[in-house]
Amino acid sequence: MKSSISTSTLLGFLTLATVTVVYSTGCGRSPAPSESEQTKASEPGTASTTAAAPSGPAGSGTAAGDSGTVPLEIDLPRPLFAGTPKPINVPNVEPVLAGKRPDFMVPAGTKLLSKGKPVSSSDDFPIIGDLSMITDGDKTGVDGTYVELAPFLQWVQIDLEAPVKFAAVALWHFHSQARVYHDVIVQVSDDAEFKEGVQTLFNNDNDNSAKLGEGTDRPYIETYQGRLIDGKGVTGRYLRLYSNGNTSDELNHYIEVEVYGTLAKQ
Ligand SMILES: [Ca+2]
Ligand SMILES: [Ca+2]
Repeated sequence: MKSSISTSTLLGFLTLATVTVVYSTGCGRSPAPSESEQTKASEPGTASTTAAAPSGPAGSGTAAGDSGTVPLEIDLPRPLFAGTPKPINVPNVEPVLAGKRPDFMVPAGTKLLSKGKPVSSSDDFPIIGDLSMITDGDKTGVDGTYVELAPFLQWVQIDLEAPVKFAAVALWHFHSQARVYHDVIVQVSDDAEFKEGVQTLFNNDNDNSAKLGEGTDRPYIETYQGRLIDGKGVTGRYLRLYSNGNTSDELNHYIEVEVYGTLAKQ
């Protein structure tokens, strides 16, 4: 644990250094980002999200209402870590957030659009639980509240039943034990088969073992706060999430997935 903390500190420094470079060579709108902006950029906006994020974290860092954005409000479950942690031997793991996640700004009018929506999967018959648990709103994470899918690369897919403009995705694989899920890839498409018009919101498959393209996002440790992913303002009806086992076992788990956004104009 101690060695991972020192590694995390170093990586945290590198993240800040990267962010500073992006700001200083970027559009120049904010040459001297505040500390909160740097922190903000380190989680929902890792490297791949800095390119085009019209609905991403607002630059000003001020409270609600500024340029039509508001902080995203997410109901968090209670922290659940229990038992002895298992070792996490994954390179380049992102430092765990100290305390509450910084505000993530979304367009005013952003709503939770995934609750109760139908879920399908590459594994139609989960080992534990039911796919509907992924959008049922229960994030407690105790036994009986998560779905366990087969090993190797598996996906789950939410049908939002209408085109949605994505502001953010919140994702809880598992949070009663610190672990890293491998090859987390999150994509949006209007094609239920994900053969056309696929837009990638997150990809930490850094060695392209999933053959969906080499990801530049970092592996991260699961916590009760889940993973917040920038929706980048993309539009689509379906959300698909991949994973390939985790550092504690080779299985794939989901507690809850949430899509925040607005209905796209049709
Ligand atoms: Ca659930
Ligand atoms: Ca991989």
